[in-house]
Amino acid sequence: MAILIAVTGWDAGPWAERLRARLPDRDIRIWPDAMGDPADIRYALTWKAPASALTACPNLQAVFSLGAGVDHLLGQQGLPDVPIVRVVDPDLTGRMSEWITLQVLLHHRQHLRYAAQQRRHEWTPHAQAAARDVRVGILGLGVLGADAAEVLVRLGYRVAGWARTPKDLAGVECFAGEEAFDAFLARTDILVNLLPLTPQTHGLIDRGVLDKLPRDGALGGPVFINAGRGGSHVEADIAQALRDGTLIAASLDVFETEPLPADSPLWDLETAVVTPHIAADSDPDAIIDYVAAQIRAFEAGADLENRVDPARGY
Ligand code: NDP
Ligand code: OXD
Repeated sequence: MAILIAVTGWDAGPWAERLRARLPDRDIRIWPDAMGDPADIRYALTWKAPASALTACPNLQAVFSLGAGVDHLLGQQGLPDVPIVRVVDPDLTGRMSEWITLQVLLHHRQHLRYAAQQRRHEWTPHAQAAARDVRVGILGLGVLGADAAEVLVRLGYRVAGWARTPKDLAGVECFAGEEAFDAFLARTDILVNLLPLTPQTHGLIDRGVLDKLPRDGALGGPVFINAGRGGSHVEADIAQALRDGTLIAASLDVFETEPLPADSPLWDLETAVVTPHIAADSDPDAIIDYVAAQIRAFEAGADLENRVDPARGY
């Protein structure tokens, strides 16, 4: 019984090495060159591999996405009709909350401004808003959004979140559904996107949405932070909103096209923070432990956890 690792853009080596250590009785194969007989393969661990790598395996029982997002799979036609499992793991969740908190603090504590002053050797303190006066609004209150919200509440921010279905999270003002979207935006100084990319969330954060963020908040204007997916924002609208002051700043980890093209205006905007899709990396040690535990439990008769609903898109 074999397990396939099928990744693009990543080195399969550390994943295979860790999987061999955790499941020494299994035959670990690597797509595309070391697949062996595809009929032997029962499970596939994948990141951005083509659906054809999976459909080639007639006895596949489950597909594990090696990240939390599954748009890389569900965006493809012709996937095999087997359960798809995504990553829900404290290591990845903690990394994301670190990145979101870093960006919220960076904008709230005016770090870009002080960094520019330092380059000019300029010693000028500025008035500093209290965290309790800064309204953070998180799009998506799933595993990652809920954890980031909890950390930000602990730091004293006024936190709200928006999801498809109603939520009850301590200290978080929860909004649900399209009808509540505008009310959520109207109370948000720092807008954080942690939505999955689906047909419903594609292009959601556009100029119309940015215009609905309040301009009378404690930071003097709205900030946008995106660590969900670049397909959920309209990059030209964000660049224009940064230029004309509709947004005072943005932190972007994900982009419509990755890597971000060299000629994107976002690289050179002083109010933009750009990171190369590293907000929450998938750590092979942590994620293989998670997948190996799921395979063992599944073979002992348990249900697979954190299965994706293909109809819902996440
Ligand atoms: P979850 O599936 O746990 O949460 C998704 C949340 O989004 C849920 O609260 C869901 O609502 C909400 N949602 C989905 N569709 C809609 C909609 N149409 N309207 C309103 N709310 C909606 O996902 P995670 O929190 O684990 O991950 C979120 C995303 O983060 C991933 O899909 C991925 O794209 C991104 N990510 C980015 C990384 C990076 O390094 N930049 C790393 C890891 C993930 P409900 O609860 O009601 O269903
Ligand atoms: C993920 C990611 O979805 O890293 O896990 O983007």
